[in-house]
Amino acid sequence: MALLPILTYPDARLHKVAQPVRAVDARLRALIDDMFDTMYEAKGIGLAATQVDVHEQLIVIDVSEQRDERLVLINPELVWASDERVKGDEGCLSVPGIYDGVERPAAVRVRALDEHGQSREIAAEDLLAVCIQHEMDHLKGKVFVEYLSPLKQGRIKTKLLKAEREAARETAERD
Ligand code: GNR
Ligand code: NI
Repeated sequence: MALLPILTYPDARLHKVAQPVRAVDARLRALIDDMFDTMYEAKGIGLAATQVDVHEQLIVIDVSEQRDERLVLINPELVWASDERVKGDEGCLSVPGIYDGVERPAAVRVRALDEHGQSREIAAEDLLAVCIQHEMDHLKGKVFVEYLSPLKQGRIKTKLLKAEREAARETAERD
């Protein structure tokens, strides 16, 4: 088991565009395991490789209550999105403590490779649809706060930078 550090907003690396995965091999499966460990430890429902500073098109998800329904999406492509939109509160492991409403298509279909390199098509609605779209945004370098007003984005940046400075100061005082 290995936990990976999660990048926090505002960090320029969260805006890098992920490249396609070239081979679903042992290296990738080790990364997938570490990403699930990291996601479960952080109590998240999804994690994109971008958030752990790996800029490849890889997403891990588990929206189940029991935390036992792993979903791996490699090189995901959106094949369909509903015209119907829904607005729901979102949060992000890279934007700790911030929750706000984002409007997105209510349902999507996505084609992706699984951890065995098999191509699959996934139909999603409700929380899974939200999570898949939130994670695919990460791979494009987009964080959910970019859907909010510039005023809110500025406030979120200030708040998180202040929290980061205070955490660094506490570490310095302890050592
Ligand atoms: O854990 C998470 N919860 C969540 C809630 C509502 C909408 C999206 C999400 S994804 C988030 C984990 C995360 O940051 N993934 O990138
Ligand atoms: Ni996120």
